[in-house]
Amino acid sequence: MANRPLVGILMGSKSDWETMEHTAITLKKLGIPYEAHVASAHRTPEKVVEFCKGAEDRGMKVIIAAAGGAAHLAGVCASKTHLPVLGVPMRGWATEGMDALLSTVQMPAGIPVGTLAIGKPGAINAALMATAILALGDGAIRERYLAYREAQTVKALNDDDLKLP
Ligand code: RP5
Repeated sequence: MANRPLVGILMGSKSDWETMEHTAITLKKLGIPYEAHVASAHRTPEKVVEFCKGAEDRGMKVIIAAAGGAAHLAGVCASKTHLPVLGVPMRGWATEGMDALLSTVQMPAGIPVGTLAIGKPGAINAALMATAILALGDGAIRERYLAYREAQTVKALNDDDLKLP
């Protein structure tokens, strides 16, 4: 996006993009500039550290980190930045993503990671949580976030008009 990114999306593998695309789509809907990169806590740790150390100086406000399996990415990110870090566990190849959920959510006290749900719901909610954080200090983002929520409410109410059996 043209504007300076406010949100940085990191994912451990290109294979995570199928899920994390939903974070990007949601941020786009809300007009939040972001950038997304493949960077792994295991395969490219120096890239992760470099990105996180420089994120605040580059104007970012929130980092979203997605990984599967023994998912250390969000925790490593949180260790290298004071920005809020949101973790999204990927479903992965075993245990339906429970491995990644527990790896991401069970941070020892001191370095917080805000962990969302496994997979697509978590990817979407990470974008919404990032927007809610940004909305605290930006009236225009707040308006867009409230409008998104309102549209969702209206849709849910309209869905109740379905003629259910
Ligand atoms: C993790 O390993 C990635 O975040 C991904 O979810 C998982 C599998 O990666 P690939 O083998 O598909 O590259 O580090």
